[in-house]
Amino acid sequence: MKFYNSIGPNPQLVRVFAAEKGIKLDMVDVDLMKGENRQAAHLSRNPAGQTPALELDNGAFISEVTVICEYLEEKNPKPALIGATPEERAETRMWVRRMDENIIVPGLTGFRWAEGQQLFTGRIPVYPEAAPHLKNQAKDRLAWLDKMVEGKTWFCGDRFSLADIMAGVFFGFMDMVGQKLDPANKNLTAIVNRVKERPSFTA
Ligand SMILES: N[C@@H](CCC(=O)N[C@@H](CS)C(=O)NCC(=O)O)C(=O)O
Repeated sequence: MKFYNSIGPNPQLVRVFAAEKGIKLDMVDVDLMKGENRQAAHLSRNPAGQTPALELDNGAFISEVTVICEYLEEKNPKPALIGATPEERAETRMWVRRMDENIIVPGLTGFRWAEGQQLFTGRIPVYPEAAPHLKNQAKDRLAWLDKMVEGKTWFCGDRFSLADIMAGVFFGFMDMVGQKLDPANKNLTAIVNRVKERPSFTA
């Protein structure tokens, strides 16, 4: 198994997830800044031209971070970070989907079309005029999400999961690139800080 890695929150999510499970990833670095990810060799691993990608022992390539995490969980069920039962898995996936659709996709697209405009122009369609609206959507949904985790240690109560890692990695990244996590979102801020304190976070 080989992990095609780079800077950025998407590969980080998988690295943290794997570290939490004690899985050692055999890393191959792809230079995002130089656009190596958009060249033929990497396009053959992931036609979207993005990182990360996971090469399996049978030679197949898997991309899309939540799918890679699902694969790693199936191969290494313990500790369960998605869930040990259908009910636990459904709960984790519900939070993951809510975050992905409502916050991570608009927030990161807003970044790519604004602060990241120079890097992403020529790689993907870029619509700078839409960036503020996408960022507003992410901001609005962060406040919505915050209320739902009031009084909880983790998204799934006492159970640490992929949902928490997603929040720590992606909301942490957005916070660094111009979409500050409003301290009024005190429940989310607490979860993000707890994730950042875990030894896995620097993986
Ligand atoms: N939907 C993809 C998103 C992957 C992604 O956006 N990766 C970023 C790195 S964090 C990337 O490759 N950016 C460089 C580019 O798009 O050229 C996933 O789930 O893996």
